[in-house]
Amino acid sequence: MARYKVNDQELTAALADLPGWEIKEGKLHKSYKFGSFARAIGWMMSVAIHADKMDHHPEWSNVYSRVQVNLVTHDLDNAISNLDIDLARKMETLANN
Ligand code: H2B
Repeated sequence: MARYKVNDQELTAALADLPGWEIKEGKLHKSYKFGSFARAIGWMMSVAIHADKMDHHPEWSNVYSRVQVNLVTHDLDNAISNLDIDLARKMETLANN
C-alpha cells in the first residue's frame, strides 16, 4: 500500500480514535501495559505478523509486561504516515481482543 505523510488535521482526527496514543518526539507513541510478560510477547508476535504483511515495521521495546511503541515511516524521512495510523489501529484491535 502507498505510504503518504498525513497532515496535522488527519493526524488530530486519527488520534481522537486512538486512546492512549500521542505524538512524542515526532513519533506516534503509546506505552502498553499487559497482564504478564507472556501476554506482552504474544501481542508483539501477533502485531509482528501483521506488520510484516503490511511491510511496515514498528520501533518498539519490551520490559517484562510493558511495551513502548514509536511509529514513524523511515522512507518518508521519519514522518508519520497513513501506515503508522493503520498499524496503531491494528495494535489497538489486537490488544483489546
Ligand atoms: N517500516 C517503517 N516503519 N517505515 C518504513 O519506511 C518502512 C518500514 N519501509 N518497513 C519498508 C519496510 C521498506 O524498507 C521496504 C523496502 O518496503
